[in-house]
Amino acid sequence: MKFGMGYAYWGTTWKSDLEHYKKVAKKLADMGFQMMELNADHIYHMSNKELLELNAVGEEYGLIFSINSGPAKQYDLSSPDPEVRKRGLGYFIDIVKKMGEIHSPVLVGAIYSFWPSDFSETNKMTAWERSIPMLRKLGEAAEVFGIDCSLEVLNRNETYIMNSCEEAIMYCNEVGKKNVNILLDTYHMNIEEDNMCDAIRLAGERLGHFHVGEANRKLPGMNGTIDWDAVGYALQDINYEKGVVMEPFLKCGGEVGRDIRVWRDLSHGADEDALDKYLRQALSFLKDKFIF
Ligand SMILES: [Mn+2]
Repeated sequence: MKFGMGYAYWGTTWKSDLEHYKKVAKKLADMGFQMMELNADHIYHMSNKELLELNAVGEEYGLIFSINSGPAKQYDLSSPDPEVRKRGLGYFIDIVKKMGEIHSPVLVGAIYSFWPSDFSETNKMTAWERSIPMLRKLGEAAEVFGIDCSLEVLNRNETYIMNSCEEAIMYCNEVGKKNVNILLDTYHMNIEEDNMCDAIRLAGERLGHFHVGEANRKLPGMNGTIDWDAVGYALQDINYEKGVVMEPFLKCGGEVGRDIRVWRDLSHGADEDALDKYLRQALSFLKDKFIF
């Protein structure tokens, strides 16, 4: 498994630039992470020179980049407006081309729609009919670069399109591309799945990426709301070897607090050093639970 971490943990903004990514990459590599999750829209806006520099950062620190998208509504692949779907497909195809430049193996997130959903559309059947052909085309563009598109199964408050692993499997079967697979997240599964370990086993080789966090999105091990031993065994059962990326949200405020709906400080007033300490502890905890 490749243990990874998102870039937005220390602040309350989704914004980043190359300098911030460099700083986070060094920090994560020093802690023993092997993967770093970046924002797809940043990659989309990077120049070739910036992508080259970013690629060099990955090589210097031995970090693999996973690319996470919470698409804007203007790129919604499930939109009723064919022009929006077309624009969205062009956007994601540009992103996978740029991902090729930084040797990133996986595009993840709610790439079948937009995020956070405003629920102005809630007809699942038509959303599937509209987005599935788009995902098939995106999958074709991504496979040229050896890239997986891992569709994130989200809880009911964030999307209506797929809320369970079972639904995601049906969706992926309809897409019919091996590289269009599933991202499961313990936070979302804890809300939706009858049994998250059964969901992991059901996903099997279709599990392309894995997000980890406690039930309230604290770092793994911070409060033990998830049965991490059982999750580790389930991942072992399916011989899972891809990304295991922490996605903690402890700070309220800013666009991150708004989008994630964090309305109180879950960090116990942590400063950067304390946040680093929590992160080191969580990595050591997860390695203990997931590596046999
Ligand atoms: Mn997630």
